[in-house]
Amino acid sequence: SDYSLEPPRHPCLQINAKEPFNAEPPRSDLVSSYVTPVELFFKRNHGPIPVVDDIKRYCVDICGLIETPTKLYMRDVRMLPKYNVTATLQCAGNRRTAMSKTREVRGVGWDVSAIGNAVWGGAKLADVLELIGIPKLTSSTRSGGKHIEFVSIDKCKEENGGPYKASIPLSQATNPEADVLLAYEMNGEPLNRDHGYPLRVIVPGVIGARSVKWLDSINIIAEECQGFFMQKDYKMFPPSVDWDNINWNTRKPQMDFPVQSVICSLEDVQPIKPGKVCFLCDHGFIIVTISGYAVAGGDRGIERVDISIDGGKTWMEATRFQKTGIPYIADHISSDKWAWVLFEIIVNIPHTTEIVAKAVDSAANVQPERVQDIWNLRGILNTSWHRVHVRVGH
Ligand code: MTE
Ligand code: MO
Repeated sequence: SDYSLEPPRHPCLQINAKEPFNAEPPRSDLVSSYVTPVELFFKRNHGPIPVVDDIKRYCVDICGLIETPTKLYMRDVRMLPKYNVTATLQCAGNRRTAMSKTREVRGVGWDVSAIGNAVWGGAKLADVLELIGIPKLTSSTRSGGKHIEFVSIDKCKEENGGPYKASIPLSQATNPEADVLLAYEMNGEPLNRDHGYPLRVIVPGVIGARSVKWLDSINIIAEECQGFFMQKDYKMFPPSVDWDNINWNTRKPQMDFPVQSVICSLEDVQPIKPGKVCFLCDHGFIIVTISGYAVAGGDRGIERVDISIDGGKTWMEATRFQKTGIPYIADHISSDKWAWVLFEIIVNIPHTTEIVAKAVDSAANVQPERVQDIWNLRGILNTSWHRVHVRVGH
C-alpha cells in the first residue's frame, strides 16, 4: 500500500488515523453552515486514495446478471439527466469514542463529526440501470432478492488487498424516489480525490459505508455482496456478543441509520467563564446558545429536537432549520428530505449542569437514553442521547 500520493488536506481537520487517512472537523465548525464545505467534510478511508489520471479512458464495468456486459464512460453518465441531491452522509462509527468509554470497542475513534451534509450532483442509478435494460421500479417489479454491487478501485487490507465493495437491494437501486446517485460533483465542484473522484455512489439515508467511492464496477448479483464490509463489519450486535462468541452470519448488514442528534456548540466538558463565551445577566443567569444537527435515517424526516438543561428531567423544543436561517414548520416541509436539520435554542443556565439533546423522527422513533444499552463490539451507531457538561465558574 502506497501513501505517498495522498492529496493535501485542511489543517483544521482532527486526524483520527493517518494511514489510511481518517479525519473530522472540529464540532464547532460542523454546524456553522447548512452545507458542509468540501475541505471540512469528514474523510473516511480504508486504504490509500487511488489516482485516476486518464479520465477519457476511465469507465465503470457493468456486469453480472445481465445479457450484455457494458462499459459506462463519464460521457455516458453526463448524458443522463443531472440531479442535485442534498444528502447527509454519516459514518456508522460516528460517536464511537464515546461508546468506547463505557466498554472497549474495535475501530477508528470518532468524535461527533463523522457526518456532513453536501449537495451531490450526478446521474440517478435508476437511469443508469434503465440504460442497460433494467427497468425502473414499479409496483409490479419483482427484484427477487437481487442486489446491485459497487466495487471500488482502492485496495484495502480488510479485503486482503482487494477493492472496497458493498451492495444495495435492486429494488432500491431501480427506485427513482430513493435518489441513489452516481455522483461526479460535490457542492457544485467536481468530486475531489478524497471523496471519490471521478465517480462515487451516494445512497441517501443509509450508513456511509454503502456509498462506495472511486467506482470501478457495478455487478448485478443474485444476493447481497459477500465482501468484508457487508459480512464481517458494519453489523449491529447486541451488548452480549463479544469477540469470543461472535457469529457474523446471525445478523444482516446495517443499511438505514437510526435517528441521531448532537450538540455542536459546546464541548463534552464546557467550562463557562462568565463574560467570555457568555455573559451574566442581571439575575445571575448565564445565557448559552445550544446548537447542533439532527438527522433521521431511511426516508424519514426529523419531527422534533428536545433539549434538557437538567440532565434529562425536563425538556424544551429547539428551533429547527434546513437552509440556514430559515426555520421550518410542520406545514412547510422542506424538499431536502435526505438532509440533516440544524437546531438552536438559547437558554439560561443557572449553575453547573448537564445539557442533553434527543431527536424524534417522522416515525416517532426516539434516540435511546443510555449508550450502555446499545453498546456493540464494533462501536457502531452510537445514537444515545447526546450529553455535554457545562461547568459554570471562573
Ligand atoms: N469507498 C471506498 N472505495 N473505500 C472506502 O474506504 N469508506 C466508506 C464509504 N465509501 C470507503 C468508501 C465509509 S465507511 C464511509 S463512512 C464513506 O465512504 C465516507 O465518505 P467520505 O470519505 O466521502 O466522507
Ligand atoms: Mo463509515
